[in-house]
Amino acid sequence: MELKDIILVGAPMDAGKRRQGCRMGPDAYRVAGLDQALSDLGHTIHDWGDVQAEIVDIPQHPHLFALPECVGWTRALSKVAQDAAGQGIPIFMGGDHALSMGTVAGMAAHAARIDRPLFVLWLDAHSDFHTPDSTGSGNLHGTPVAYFTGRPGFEDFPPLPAVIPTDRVGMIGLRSVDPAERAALEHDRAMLADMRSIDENGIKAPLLAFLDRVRAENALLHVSLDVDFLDPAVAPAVGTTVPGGATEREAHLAMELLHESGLVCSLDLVELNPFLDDRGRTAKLMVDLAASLMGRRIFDRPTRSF
Ligand code: 5AB
Ligand code: MN
Ligand code: MN
Ligand code: MN
Repeated sequence: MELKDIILVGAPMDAGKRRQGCRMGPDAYRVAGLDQALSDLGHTIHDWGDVQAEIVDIPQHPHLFALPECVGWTRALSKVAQDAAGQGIPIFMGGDHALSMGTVAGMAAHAARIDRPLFVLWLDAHSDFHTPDSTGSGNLHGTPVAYFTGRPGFEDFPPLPAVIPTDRVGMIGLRSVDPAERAALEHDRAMLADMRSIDENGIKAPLLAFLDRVRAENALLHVSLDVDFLDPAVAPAVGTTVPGGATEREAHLAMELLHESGLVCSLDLVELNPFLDDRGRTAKLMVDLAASLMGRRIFDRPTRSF
């Protein structure tokens, strides 16, 4: 197995929605042993500590929750992502999913610099395709895909160094898509695999089809893993639980296939709310999934105790 430099970046962002707790995510991953799980595989781990949001002098918005804070996080994370991408494989330990506005913007800038396209795999119950105008909740963690695919309404955010065309986005795990998101997705050509199609065809077929496209275009692949991709029975520590999610094995298979592809350049671990966890089991499962993505095989997995 090819050994990597892995850069852990804490992004204790809690501004993407009203319910608080995701800011404890980075430390929960550290306590759950992410560093050890990855170094046991032979990789070299660099923990860069936690990023802080930039201070941004714009007013609060009447409808959007914590807009200036989200803009400040996007700026800070885009910079750190660009730095980290030049030195290894960054794993962004969230923090809520609004952090992906910054991490994907930064990875897109990195990909453009080395003249490669960037694809994004969105593992999530939700499509996160709202614009600031269409969001009903005003929570910006429901908007990152719209931002980095260049949909309108993000004028307060930093201009994207490189827009990701929607046909370079794959979404797997969908089971809660709002009408406005659905209408917008129907006009676009994202690869969508909802839970119904996973029930019927499994997770392997859509994932391998997507990976073939990434490979054919000699592209880099950023993976964004939302805790609510998983079924809440195995991953309760998330504010936006939606029943009927991926099983533990489906999620591991996805990670194992991603590892074997050799295409992944960066990973977000988002939406973990340790305040809602059950004796750390969600944090530990997310650590195990990250280890699978970085090359741990099923028979290497240590017995868990918690
Ligand atoms: B998450 C909802 N569509 O806009 C909204 O957890 C949920 O990052 C967004 O996927 C969920 O508030 C955002 C109802
Ligand atoms: Mn999400
Ligand atoms: Mn979600
Ligand atoms: Mn959520």
